[in-house]
Amino acid sequence: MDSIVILAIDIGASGGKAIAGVLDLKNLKLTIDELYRFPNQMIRVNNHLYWDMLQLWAEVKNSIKAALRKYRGRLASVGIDTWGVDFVLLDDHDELVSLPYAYRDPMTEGLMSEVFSKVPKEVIYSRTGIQFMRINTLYQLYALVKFNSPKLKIAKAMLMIPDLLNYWLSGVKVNEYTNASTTQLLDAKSKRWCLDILEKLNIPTDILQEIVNAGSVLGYLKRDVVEELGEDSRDVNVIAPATHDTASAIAAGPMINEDTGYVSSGTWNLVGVELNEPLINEQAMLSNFTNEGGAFGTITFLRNMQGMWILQEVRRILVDLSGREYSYDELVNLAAEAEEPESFIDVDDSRFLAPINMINEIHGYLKETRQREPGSLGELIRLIITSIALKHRYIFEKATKITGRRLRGINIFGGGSRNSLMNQLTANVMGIPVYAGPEESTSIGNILIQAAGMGIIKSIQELRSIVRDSFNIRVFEPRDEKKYEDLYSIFVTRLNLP
Ligand code: LFR
Repeated sequence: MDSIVILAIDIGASGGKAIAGVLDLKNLKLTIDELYRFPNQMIRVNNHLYWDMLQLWAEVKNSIKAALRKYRGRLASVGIDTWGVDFVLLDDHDELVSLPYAYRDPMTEGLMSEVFSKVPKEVIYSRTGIQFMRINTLYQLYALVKFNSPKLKIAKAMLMIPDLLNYWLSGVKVNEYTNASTTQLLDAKSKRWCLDILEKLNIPTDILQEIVNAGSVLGYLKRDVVEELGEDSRDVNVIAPATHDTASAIAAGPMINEDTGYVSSGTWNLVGVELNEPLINEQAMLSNFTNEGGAFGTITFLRNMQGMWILQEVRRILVDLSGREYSYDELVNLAAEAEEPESFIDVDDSRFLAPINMINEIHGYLKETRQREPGSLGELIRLIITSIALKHRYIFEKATKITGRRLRGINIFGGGSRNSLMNQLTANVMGIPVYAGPEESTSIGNILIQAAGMGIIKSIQELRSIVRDSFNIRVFEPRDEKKYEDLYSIFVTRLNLP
Protein backbone atom coordinates (compact mmCIF):
# COMPACT_ATOMS: atom_id res chain seq x y z
CA MET A 1 0.00 0.00 0.00
CA ASP A 2 1.62 3.25 -1.17
CA SER A 3 -1.00 5.66 0.01
CA ILE A 4 -4.01 5.88 2.22
CA VAL A 5 -7.18 7.97 1.85
CA ILE A 6 -8.65 9.68 4.89
CA LEU A 7 -11.79 11.82 4.94
CA ALA A 8 -12.15 14.94 7.08
CA ILE A 9 -15.57 16.47 7.58
CA ASP A 10 -15.04 19.93 9.00
CA ILE A 11 -18.20 21.73 10.05
CA GLY A 12 -18.16 25.37 11.04
CA ALA A 13 -20.81 27.88 12.03
CA SER A 14 -21.34 29.01 8.45
CA GLY A 15 -20.68 25.85 6.48
CA GLY A 16 -19.12 22.45 6.27
CA LYS A 17 -16.83 20.70 3.85
CA ALA A 18 -15.61 17.24 3.08
CA ILE A 19 -11.93 17.05 2.27
CA ALA A 20 -10.17 13.84 1.35
CA GLY A 21 -6.51 13.55 2.21
CA VAL A 22 -4.27 11.23 0.23
CA LEU A 23 -1.25 10.46 2.37
CA ASP A 24 1.74 9.12 0.48
CA LEU A 25 3.14 6.62 2.93
CA LYS A 26 6.62 6.43 1.40
CA ASN A 27 7.42 10.15 1.20
CA LEU A 28 5.00 11.20 3.93
CA LYS A 29 3.39 13.87 1.77
CA LEU A 30 -0.23 14.86 1.97
CA THR A 31 -2.41 16.08 -0.86
CA ILE A 32 -5.93 17.25 -0.21
CA ASP A 33 -8.97 17.11 -2.40
CA GLU A 34 -12.10 19.08 -1.60
CA LEU A 35 -15.07 16.86 -2.45
CA TYR A 36 -18.13 18.60 -1.16
CA ARG A 37 -19.39 21.73 0.60
CA PHE A 38 -22.65 22.44 2.40
CA PRO A 39 -24.13 25.39 4.22
CA ASN A 40 -24.74 25.64 7.95
CA GLN A 41 -26.37 28.40 9.95
CA MET A 42 -27.90 29.23 13.27
CA ILE A 43 -31.65 29.35 12.85
CA ARG A 44 -33.72 31.81 14.90
CA VAL A 45 -37.06 30.66 16.34
CA ASN A 46 -38.90 32.60 19.08
CA ASN A 47 -35.83 34.35 20.39
CA HIS A 48 -33.80 31.14 20.46
CA LEU A 49 -31.04 30.10 18.09
CA TYR A 50 -30.71 26.47 16.99
CA TRP A 51 -28.54 24.20 14.85
CA ASP A 52 -30.28 21.90 12.43
CA MET A 53 -28.64 18.59 13.43
CA LEU A 54 -30.69 16.46 11.09
CA GLN A 55 -29.59 18.46 8.08
CA LEU A 56 -25.99 18.25 9.24
CA TRP A 57 -26.35 14.48 9.63
CA ALA A 58 -27.70 14.23 6.08
CA GLU A 59 -24.67 16.24 4.92
CA VAL A 60 -22.26 13.98 6.82
CA LYS A 61 -23.66 11.04 4.89
CA ASN A 62 -23.49 12.99 1.61
CA SER A 63 -19.85 13.73 2.41
CA ILE A 64 -19.00 10.07 2.93
CA LYS A 65 -20.89 9.13 -0.23
CA ALA A 66 -18.86 11.66 -2.21
CA ALA A 67 -15.63 10.14 -0.85
CA LEU A 68 -16.73 6.57 -1.61
CA ARG A 69 -17.69 7.56 -5.14
CA LYS A 70 -14.26 9.01 -5.85
CA TYR A 71 -12.05 6.68 -3.80
CA ARG A 72 -13.92 3.40 -4.08
CA GLY A 73 -12.34 0.77 -1.89
CA ARG A 74 -9.52 3.07 -0.73
CA LEU A 75 -11.22 5.08 2.01
CA ALA A 76 -9.68 4.06 5.33
CA SER A 77 -11.40 6.35 7.78
CA VAL A 78 -13.57 9.36 8.44
CA GLY A 79 -13.29 12.02 11.16
CA ILE A 80 -15.55 14.92 12.09
CA ASP A 81 -14.66 18.20 13.74
CA THR A 82 -16.88 21.15 14.58
CA TRP A 83 -16.90 24.27 16.73
CA GLY A 84 -16.91 23.80 20.52
CA VAL A 85 -19.25 24.44 23.46
CA ASP A 86 -22.56 23.27 21.95
CA PHE A 87 -24.16 19.98 22.92
CA VAL A 88 -27.21 17.78 22.57
CA LEU A 89 -29.06 15.72 25.13
CA LEU A 90 -30.21 12.15 24.47
CA ASP A 91 -33.10 10.44 26.24
CA ASP A 92 -33.41 6.98 27.69
CA HIS A 93 -33.84 5.55 24.19
CA ASP A 94 -30.76 7.37 22.91
CA GLU A 95 -32.92 9.69 20.89
CA LEU A 96 -32.36 13.42 20.54
CA VAL A 97 -34.28 15.30 23.21
CA SER A 98 -34.38 18.42 21.02
CA LEU A 99 -32.37 20.34 18.50
CA PRO A 100 -29.39 21.96 20.20
CA TYR A 101 -29.26 25.65 20.98
CA ALA A 102 -26.53 27.52 19.18
CA TYR A 103 -23.95 29.21 21.37
CA ARG A 104 -25.02 32.77 20.52
CA ASP A 105 -28.49 32.04 21.96
CA PRO A 106 -29.53 34.89 24.27
CA MET A 107 -30.58 32.55 27.13
CA THR A 108 -27.13 32.80 28.72
CA GLU A 109 -27.06 36.62 28.76
CA GLY A 110 -26.25 37.82 32.27
CA LEU A 111 -26.01 34.27 33.66
CA MET A 112 -22.30 34.14 34.34
CA SER A 113 -22.46 36.29 37.46
CA GLU A 114 -25.27 34.15 38.84
CA VAL A 115 -23.13 31.05 38.39
CA PHE A 116 -20.23 32.82 40.15
CA SER A 117 -22.45 33.47 43.17
CA LYS A 118 -22.78 29.69 43.56
CA VAL A 119 -19.27 28.69 42.55
CA PRO A 120 -16.68 31.46 42.74
CA LYS A 121 -15.08 32.48 39.51
CA GLU A 122 -11.64 31.72 40.92
CA VAL A 123 -12.66 28.14 41.72
CA ILE A 124 -13.99 27.57 38.21
CA TYR A 125 -10.84 28.98 36.65
CA SER A 126 -8.38 27.24 38.94
CA ARG A 127 -9.92 23.89 38.06
CA THR A 128 -10.77 24.26 34.38
CA GLY A 129 -8.37 26.97 33.18
CA ILE A 130 -11.01 27.96 30.63
CA GLN A 131 -11.76 31.54 29.65
CA PHE A 132 -15.05 33.02 30.75
CA MET A 133 -17.47 33.39 27.87
CA ARG A 134 -21.22 33.24 28.20
CA ILE A 135 -21.33 30.78 25.30
CA ASN A 136 -19.58 28.02 27.29
CA THR A 137 -21.47 24.79 27.91
CA LEU A 138 -21.34 25.43 31.64
CA TYR A 139 -23.61 28.49 31.34
CA GLN A 140 -25.82 26.85 28.73
CA LEU A 141 -26.45 23.90 31.04
CA TYR A 142 -27.01 26.22 33.96
CA ALA A 143 -29.62 28.08 31.87
CA LEU A 144 -31.54 24.81 31.50
CA VAL A 145 -31.43 24.32 35.27
CA LYS A 146 -32.43 27.89 36.01
CA PHE A 147 -35.34 27.96 33.58
CA ASN A 148 -36.47 24.57 34.77
CA SER A 149 -36.22 23.02 31.35
CA PRO A 150 -38.04 19.70 31.04
CA LYS A 151 -35.28 18.63 28.67
CA LEU A 152 -32.78 18.15 31.42
CA LYS A 153 -35.23 15.98 33.34
CA ILE A 154 -35.40 13.34 30.64
CA ALA A 155 -31.76 13.58 29.58
CA LYS A 156 -29.61 10.50 29.97
CA ALA A 157 -26.57 11.58 27.97
CA MET A 158 -24.85 14.77 26.89
CA LEU A 159 -22.84 14.66 23.69
CA MET A 160 -21.00 17.53 22.09
CA ILE A 161 -21.98 18.18 18.44
CA PRO A 162 -19.21 16.05 16.85
CA ASP A 163 -19.72 13.34 19.51
CA LEU A 164 -23.34 13.06 18.37
CA LEU A 165 -22.37 12.67 14.71
CA ASN A 166 -19.73 10.11 15.70
CA TYR A 167 -22.33 8.26 17.73
CA TRP A 168 -24.73 8.16 14.81
CA LEU A 169 -21.90 6.88 12.58
CA SER A 170 -20.34 4.33 14.91
CA GLY A 171 -22.76 3.61 17.74
CA VAL A 172 -20.10 4.65 20.27
CA LYS A 173 -21.18 7.27 22.80
CA VAL A 174 -18.15 9.11 24.18
CA ASN A 175 -16.96 12.66 24.81
CA GLU A 176 -13.77 13.42 22.91
CA TYR A 177 -11.27 15.33 25.05
CA THR A 178 -10.51 18.49 23.01
CA ASN A 179 -14.16 19.40 22.53
CA ALA A 180 -14.99 18.41 26.11
CA SER A 181 -12.38 20.89 27.31
CA THR A 182 -14.38 23.77 25.77
CA THR A 183 -17.30 23.09 28.14
CA GLN A 184 -15.51 24.72 31.10
CA LEU A 185 -16.50 21.61 33.03
CA LEU A 186 -13.34 19.61 32.60
CA ASP A 187 -10.45 19.64 35.05
CA ALA A 188 -7.49 20.90 33.02
CA LYS A 189 -4.93 18.80 34.87
CA SER A 190 -6.68 15.50 35.52
CA LYS A 191 -8.73 15.70 32.30
CA ARG A 192 -11.76 14.43 34.22
CA TRP A 193 -15.17 16.08 34.65
CA CYS A 194 -15.46 18.53 37.57
CA LEU A 195 -18.34 16.66 39.16
CA ASP A 196 -18.34 18.82 42.29
CA ILE A 197 -18.87 22.01 40.28
CA LEU A 198 -21.72 20.43 38.35
CA GLU A 199 -23.33 19.25 41.59
CA LYS A 200 -23.19 22.70 43.13
CA LEU A 201 -25.11 24.02 40.14
CA ASN A 202 -27.65 21.18 40.15
CA ILE A 203 -26.55 19.98 36.76
CA PRO A 204 -27.00 16.21 36.56
CA THR A 205 -23.64 14.46 36.38
CA ASP A 206 -24.88 11.15 35.02
CA ILE A 207 -25.31 12.64 31.56
CA LEU A 208 -21.53 12.89 31.11
CA GLN A 209 -19.77 10.22 29.10
CA GLU A 210 -16.35 8.67 29.15
CA ILE A 211 -13.63 10.95 27.81
CA VAL A 212 -11.46 9.67 24.97
CA ASN A 213 -8.35 11.24 23.48
CA ALA A 214 -8.06 12.85 20.08
CA GLY A 215 -7.06 10.14 17.63
CA SER A 216 -9.22 7.42 19.19
CA VAL A 217 -10.51 4.80 16.79
CA LEU A 218 -14.21 4.42 17.59
CA GLY A 219 -14.91 1.51 15.26
CA TYR A 220 -16.39 0.75 11.86
CA LEU A 221 -19.46 2.45 10.44
CA LYS A 222 -22.63 1.02 11.96
CA ARG A 223 -24.62 -1.57 10.08
CA ASP A 224 -27.57 0.72 9.30
CA VAL A 225 -25.19 3.37 7.95
CA VAL A 226 -23.42 0.81 5.76
CA GLU A 227 -26.78 -0.34 4.43
CA GLU A 228 -27.57 3.19 3.43
CA LEU A 229 -24.15 4.12 2.04
CA GLY A 230 -23.39 0.83 0.30
CA GLU A 231 -21.22 -2.21 1.08
CA ASP A 232 -18.12 -0.27 0.03
CA SER A 233 -18.35 1.62 3.26
CA ARG A 234 -18.11 -1.52 5.41
CA ASP A 235 -14.41 -1.19 6.20
CA VAL A 236 -14.39 2.53 6.88
CA ASN A 237 -13.25 3.38 10.40
CA VAL A 238 -14.73 6.21 12.41
CA ILE A 239 -11.90 8.04 14.18
CA ALA A 240 -12.31 10.98 16.53
CA PRO A 241 -9.72 13.56 15.39
CA ALA A 242 -9.33 16.59 17.64
CA THR A 243 -13.09 17.04 17.27
CA HIS A 244 -12.74 20.68 18.35
CA ASP A 245 -11.94 22.45 15.06
CA THR A 246 -9.51 24.83 16.74
CA ALA A 247 -7.47 21.98 18.22
CA SER A 248 -7.27 20.22 14.83
CA ALA A 249 -6.21 23.48 13.17
CA ILE A 250 -3.53 24.26 15.73
CA ALA A 251 -2.13 20.73 15.52
CA ALA A 252 -1.53 21.42 11.82
CA GLY A 253 -0.08 24.93 12.33
CA PRO A 254 3.21 24.16 10.55
CA MET A 255 5.32 27.00 11.96
CA ILE A 256 4.22 26.86 15.61
CA ASN A 257 7.03 26.48 18.12
CA GLU A 258 8.41 28.12 21.27
CA ASP A 259 8.89 31.47 19.57
CA THR A 260 6.07 31.40 17.06
CA GLY A 261 2.53 32.14 18.14
CA TYR A 262 -0.57 31.50 16.11
CA VAL A 263 -3.89 32.86 14.97
CA SER A 264 -6.34 30.17 13.92
CA SER A 265 -8.59 32.33 11.81
CA GLY A 266 -12.17 31.60 10.85
CA THR A 267 -15.48 32.78 12.27
CA TRP A 268 -13.45 33.29 15.44
CA ASN A 269 -9.79 34.20 15.60
CA LEU A 270 -8.04 32.12 18.23
CA VAL A 271 -4.91 33.91 19.27
CA GLY A 272 -2.20 32.37 21.42
CA VAL A 273 0.72 30.06 21.98
CA GLU A 274 1.15 26.35 22.50
CA LEU A 275 2.02 24.93 25.92
CA ASN A 276 2.81 21.46 27.20
CA GLU A 277 0.84 21.94 30.39
CA PRO A 278 -1.97 24.17 31.55
CA LEU A 279 -0.91 27.58 32.84
CA ILE A 280 -3.44 28.60 35.43
CA ASN A 281 -2.80 31.66 37.56
CA GLU A 282 -4.37 34.96 38.46
CA GLN A 283 -2.87 36.83 35.55
CA ALA A 284 -4.12 34.26 33.07
CA MET A 285 -7.56 34.46 34.64
CA LEU A 286 -7.69 38.24 34.64
CA SER A 287 -6.62 38.33 31.01
CA ASN A 288 -9.19 35.63 30.25
CA PHE A 289 -6.85 33.14 28.59
CA THR A 290 -8.05 29.64 27.98
CA ASN A 291 -6.18 26.36 28.48
CA GLU A 292 -8.13 24.24 26.04
CA GLY A 293 -7.07 20.73 25.23
CA GLY A 294 -4.99 20.17 22.11
CA ALA A 295 -3.89 17.06 20.24
CA PHE A 296 -0.93 14.97 21.45
CA GLY A 297 -1.35 16.21 25.02
CA THR A 298 -0.69 19.87 24.18
CA ILE A 299 -2.55 22.82 25.65
CA THR A 300 -3.80 25.60 23.41
CA PHE A 301 -3.22 28.69 25.53
CA LEU A 302 -5.26 31.29 23.71
CA ARG A 303 -7.94 33.89 23.74
CA ASN A 304 -10.99 33.92 21.52
CA MET A 305 -11.67 37.03 19.57
CA GLN A 306 -14.30 37.75 16.97
CA GLY A 307 -12.71 37.13 13.60
CA MET A 308 -14.30 36.75 10.20
CA TRP A 309 -17.69 36.76 11.93
CA ILE A 310 -17.87 40.53 11.69
CA LEU A 311 -17.12 40.43 7.95
CA GLN A 312 -19.52 37.50 7.42
CA GLU A 313 -22.27 39.50 9.04
CA VAL A 314 -21.49 42.70 7.13
CA ARG A 315 -21.60 40.65 3.95
CA ARG A 316 -24.95 39.14 4.89
CA ILE A 317 -26.44 42.56 5.66
CA LEU A 318 -25.13 43.94 2.36
CA VAL A 319 -27.09 41.26 0.51
CA ASP A 320 -30.23 42.24 2.43
CA LEU A 321 -29.62 45.93 1.75
CA SER A 322 -28.59 45.88 -1.87
CA GLY A 323 -29.34 42.40 -3.13
CA ARG A 324 -25.70 42.30 -4.20
CA GLU A 325 -23.49 39.47 -3.04
CA TYR A 326 -19.91 40.62 -2.42
CA SER A 327 -17.17 38.00 -2.33
CA TYR A 328 -14.66 38.17 0.52
CA ASP A 329 -11.92 38.97 -1.95
CA GLU A 330 -13.92 41.88 -3.33
CA LEU A 331 -14.47 43.27 0.16
CA VAL A 332 -10.81 42.85 1.11
CA ASN A 333 -9.73 44.54 -2.14
CA LEU A 334 -11.95 47.52 -1.41
CA ALA A 335 -10.39 47.72 2.04
CA ALA A 336 -6.87 47.45 0.66
CA GLU A 337 -7.50 50.56 -1.43
CA ALA A 338 -8.96 52.56 1.47
CA GLU A 339 -6.93 54.83 3.76
CA GLU A 340 -5.85 53.57 7.17
CA PRO A 341 -8.64 54.58 9.57
CA GLU A 342 -8.32 56.69 12.67
CA SER A 343 -11.40 55.05 14.15
CA PHE A 344 -11.46 51.57 15.61
CA ILE A 345 -13.83 49.07 17.14
CA ASP A 346 -13.19 46.55 19.86
CA VAL A 347 -14.29 43.50 17.88
CA ASP A 348 -14.94 41.73 21.18
CA ASP A 349 -17.43 44.25 22.50
CA SER A 350 -20.44 42.16 23.49
CA ARG A 351 -22.69 44.13 21.15
CA PHE A 352 -20.96 42.49 18.18
CA LEU A 353 -21.65 38.93 19.41
CA ALA A 354 -25.05 38.50 17.74
CA PRO A 355 -26.47 41.82 16.52
CA ILE A 356 -29.42 41.83 14.16
CA ASN A 357 -27.61 44.30 11.86
CA MET A 358 -23.81 44.38 12.12
CA ILE A 359 -23.38 47.53 10.00
CA ASN A 360 -25.75 49.56 12.19
CA GLU A 361 -24.08 48.14 15.27
CA ILE A 362 -20.65 49.33 14.13
CA HIS A 363 -21.99 52.82 13.35
CA GLY A 364 -23.73 52.89 16.74
CA TYR A 365 -20.49 51.96 18.47
CA LEU A 366 -18.51 54.66 16.63
CA LYS A 367 -21.12 57.30 17.47
CA GLU A 368 -21.11 56.37 21.14
CA THR A 369 -17.31 56.39 21.32
CA ARG A 370 -17.29 59.70 19.38
CA GLN A 371 -15.24 58.42 16.48
CA ARG A 372 -15.51 59.30 12.82
CA GLU A 373 -17.79 56.96 10.87
CA PRO A 374 -16.52 55.45 7.63
CA GLY A 375 -17.72 57.15 4.47
CA SER A 376 -17.54 54.17 2.14
CA LEU A 377 -17.78 50.41 2.17
CA GLY A 378 -14.02 50.12 1.65
CA GLU A 379 -13.38 52.31 4.70
CA LEU A 380 -15.78 50.26 6.78
CA ILE A 381 -14.07 46.98 5.88
CA ARG A 382 -10.63 48.52 6.41
CA LEU A 383 -11.68 49.71 9.87
CA ILE A 384 -12.77 46.16 10.76
CA ILE A 385 -9.62 44.47 9.45
CA THR A 386 -7.27 47.01 11.05
CA SER A 387 -9.15 46.66 14.34
CA ILE A 388 -8.67 42.87 14.13
CA ALA A 389 -4.92 43.23 13.48
CA LEU A 390 -4.56 45.64 16.42
CA LYS A 391 -6.46 43.30 18.69
CA HIS A 392 -4.10 40.48 17.68
CA ARG A 393 -1.20 42.48 19.05
CA TYR A 394 -3.08 43.33 22.22
CA ILE A 395 -3.72 39.63 22.93
CA PHE A 396 -0.18 38.55 22.01
CA GLU A 397 1.25 41.16 24.38
CA LYS A 398 -0.79 39.66 27.19
CA ALA A 399 0.20 36.12 26.19
CA THR A 400 3.91 36.91 26.17
CA LYS A 401 3.69 38.68 29.51
CA ILE A 402 1.94 35.73 31.14
CA THR A 403 4.10 33.01 29.60
CA GLY A 404 7.39 34.91 29.64
CA ARG A 405 7.97 34.02 25.99
CA ARG A 406 9.33 36.26 23.29
CA LEU A 407 7.69 35.86 19.91
CA ARG A 408 9.66 36.10 16.68
CA GLY A 409 6.86 35.16 14.29
CA ILE A 410 3.15 34.48 13.97
CA ASN A 411 1.57 31.63 12.02
CA ILE A 412 -1.90 32.55 10.75
CA PHE A 413 -3.86 29.63 9.33
CA GLY A 414 -7.44 28.65 8.56
CA GLY A 415 -9.84 30.26 6.09
CA GLY A 416 -9.04 33.75 7.41
CA SER A 417 -5.39 33.38 6.37
CA ARG A 418 -6.53 34.02 2.78
CA ASN A 419 -7.06 37.61 3.88
CA SER A 420 -3.69 39.05 2.83
CA LEU A 421 -4.56 42.47 4.19
CA MET A 422 -5.14 41.03 7.67
CA ASN A 423 -1.86 39.10 7.44
CA GLN A 424 0.12 42.15 6.31
CA LEU A 425 -1.45 44.46 8.90
CA THR A 426 -0.78 41.92 11.64
CA ALA A 427 2.89 41.78 10.61
CA ASN A 428 3.05 45.60 10.56
CA VAL A 429 1.40 46.02 13.93
CA MET A 430 3.43 43.26 15.58
CA GLY A 431 6.74 44.18 13.92
CA ILE A 432 7.52 40.50 13.21
CA PRO A 433 6.88 38.23 10.21
CA VAL A 434 3.58 36.51 9.65
CA TYR A 435 3.61 33.04 8.09
CA ALA A 436 0.27 32.50 6.40
CA GLY A 437 -1.18 29.08 5.73
CA PRO A 438 -2.39 26.55 5.25
CA GLU A 439 -5.95 27.68 4.66
CA GLU A 440 -7.29 24.21 5.27
CA SER A 441 -5.42 23.68 8.53
CA THR A 442 -8.48 22.30 10.32
CA SER A 443 -9.12 19.55 7.78
CA ILE A 444 -5.40 18.85 7.47
CA GLY A 445 -5.10 18.49 11.25
CA ASN A 446 -8.22 16.35 11.30
CA ILE A 447 -6.78 14.04 8.59
CA LEU A 448 -3.32 13.73 10.12
CA ILE A 449 -4.65 13.11 13.64
CA GLN A 450 -6.68 10.26 12.15
CA ALA A 451 -3.41 9.01 10.61
CA ALA A 452 -1.88 9.20 14.09
CA GLY A 453 -4.85 7.20 15.41
CA MET A 454 -3.95 4.50 12.88
CA GLY A 455 -0.34 4.54 14.09
CA ILE A 456 1.12 6.22 10.97
CA ILE A 457 2.27 9.44 12.70
CA LYS A 458 3.87 9.45 16.14
CA SER A 459 4.22 13.05 17.27
CA ILE A 460 3.01 16.57 16.70
CA GLN A 461 6.48 17.51 15.36
CA GLU A 462 6.23 14.80 12.74
CA LEU A 463 2.71 15.91 11.89
CA ARG A 464 3.82 19.51 11.38
CA SER A 465 6.81 18.55 9.27
CA ILE A 466 4.41 16.73 6.91
CA VAL A 467 2.34 19.92 6.70
CA ARG A 468 5.45 22.02 5.96
CA ASP A 469 6.57 19.60 3.24
CA SER A 470 3.13 19.45 1.65
CA PHE A 471 1.73 22.98 1.64
CA ASN A 472 2.80 26.45 0.61
CA ILE A 473 3.35 29.03 3.35
CA ARG A 474 3.35 32.75 2.44
CA VAL A 475 5.59 35.14 4.37
CA PHE A 476 4.52 38.71 5.21
CA GLU A 477 7.40 40.88 6.44
CA PRO A 478 6.50 43.89 8.63
CA ARG A 479 6.32 47.33 6.97
CA ASP A 480 5.84 50.91 8.24
CA GLU A 481 6.47 49.77 11.79
CA LYS A 482 6.67 53.25 13.29
CA LYS A 483 3.31 54.27 11.86
CA TYR A 484 1.66 51.13 13.19
CA GLU A 485 3.30 51.47 16.57
CA ASP A 486 1.61 54.88 16.86
CA LEU A 487 -1.68 53.48 15.63
CA TYR A 488 -1.52 50.79 18.29
CA SER A 489 -1.04 53.35 21.07
CA ILE A 490 -4.06 55.29 19.84
CA PHE A 491 -6.09 52.07 19.65
CA VAL A 492 -5.33 51.04 23.23
CA THR A 493 -6.05 54.47 24.68
CA ARG A 494 -9.08 55.22 22.54
CA LEU A 495 -10.77 51.92 23.38
CA ASN A 496 -9.70 52.11 26.97
CA LEU A 497 -8.45 48.52 26.94
CA PRO A 498 -7.30 47.26 30.35
C1 LFR B 1 -13.98 28.11 16.45
C2 LFR B 1 -14.55 27.68 17.79
C3 LFR B 1 -13.81 28.27 18.94
C4 LFR B 1 -14.87 28.21 19.98
C5 LFR B 1 -16.04 28.73 19.21
C6 LFR B 1 -17.37 28.39 19.74
O1 LFR B 1 -14.72 27.58 15.41
O2 LFR B 1 -14.55 26.29 17.90
O3 LFR B 1 -12.64 27.60 19.31
O4 LFR B 1 -14.60 28.92 21.13
O5 LFR B 1 -15.86 28.17 17.91
O6 LFR B 1 -17.49 27.02 19.86
